[in-house]
Amino acid sequence: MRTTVGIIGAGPAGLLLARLLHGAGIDSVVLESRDRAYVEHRQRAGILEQGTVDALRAAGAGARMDREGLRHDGIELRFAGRRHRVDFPGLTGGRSVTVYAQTEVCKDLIALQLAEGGPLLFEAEALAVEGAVSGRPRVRFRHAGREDVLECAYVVGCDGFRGVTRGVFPASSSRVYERTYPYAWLGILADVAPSHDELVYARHDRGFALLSMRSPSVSRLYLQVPAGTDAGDWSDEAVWDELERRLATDDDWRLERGPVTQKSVTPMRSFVHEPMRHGRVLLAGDAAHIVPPTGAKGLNLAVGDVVTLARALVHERDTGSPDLVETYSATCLRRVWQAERFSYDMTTLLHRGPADTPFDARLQLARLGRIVSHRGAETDLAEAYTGFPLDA
Ligand code: RFL
Ligand code: PHB
Repeated sequence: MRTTVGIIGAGPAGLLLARLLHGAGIDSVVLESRDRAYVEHRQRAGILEQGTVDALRAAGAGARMDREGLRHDGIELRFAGRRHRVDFPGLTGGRSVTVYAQTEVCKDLIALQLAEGGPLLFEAEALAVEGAVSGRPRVRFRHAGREDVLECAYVVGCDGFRGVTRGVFPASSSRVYERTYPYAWLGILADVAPSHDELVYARHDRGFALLSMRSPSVSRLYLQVPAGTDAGDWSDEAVWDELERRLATDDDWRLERGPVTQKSVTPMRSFVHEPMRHGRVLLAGDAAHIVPPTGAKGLNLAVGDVVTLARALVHERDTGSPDLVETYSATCLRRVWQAERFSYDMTTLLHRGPADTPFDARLQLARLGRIVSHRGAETDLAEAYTGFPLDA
């Protein structure tokens, strides 16, 4: 098989890249190791920055998002029994975020790709990427029980944190920056109306809790748990009891309970692989960088990468100049590191580490106190949460 851009992975990064290239008249083939149902139902992100919403709309993938997505103009910070609303438009000159699940973004992009885009092969596992510094890189893959080769002008690894593409980057010219956290998130999906109309990020002496949602009738909630926790160790009742403790307020707010339909544990890590390009092989999304979910940045970074990359590939096709492809890594990494910083700040602001002392707890409260009482500090949070511009 031959194509211009070989894309490994049909998560949001790979799917949106294929869509953007198709719109620009550049052909691609997407290889995805899992089946369609798996990709469409994997529970993950829920928050889209304004720039992500704009990019999906511009790609012609915004119709259902515009109908079903929920615009959110703020979040609530909850600590010491008190509630503080961060007003995004008021602090950022009009920016907001949209609640629309990653599962739905993927469903929309898959439907479009299958209807009008280039080949999207499910259960097609990339085994190896070769020839990164040759003129024509290749992907060896297995599909329908047989091995095949995809020859490309460029290969883009959108294959997530556990993908194979990073493996072609030589150790001598690559560097990994990494941090793991001694805690994880236990997430549940529940058939109950969200108990608050905006997301609630709660700092509590027992640990972090987050109230989020998927729709007006489906809640998504998370609890900080120790790293290595097994979701099976938590009964539904124990999860609700703990959420209730950590989200408790001094006023009459109440957490509504409902049937839990899904429960899973997500480890927390920060990870950046530099650079994001080696010859004609590029990385995008989680394949290149991971953020802890507290800042809601992972999916948005993936979108930023592929928008930048699609522009670069179109620019090369139109002008013959590989300039933007060559600066792709540096351009993306500036934004990536701002998201790493913000995600780290939000994580350490709100979680309780096993080695934390009373001093650390007081510091967290002081940091939160500063955010809620100083417009500059609050604006900094609101700007980062609603998203950094693509070319900054
Ligand atoms: P993905 O979604 O992991 O997709 C990679 C795809 O590559 C496939 N693959 C292969 N295919 C072929 N051959 C191979 N050898 C392959 N190896 C892997 C995989 O099957 C998969 O389909 O990466 P992508 O596209 O870069 O997208 C990144 C996002 O998924 C991720 O950053 C977000 O989900 C992170 N995240 C959040 N991001 C946000 O922006 N806002 C949020 O609110 C948010 N919340 C979250 C999150 C992630 C979470 N988890 C579970 C990690 C909440 C959670 C709980
Ligand atoms: C989610 O709804 O899944 C979600 C929302 C905000 C986050 C992380 C996850 O920071």
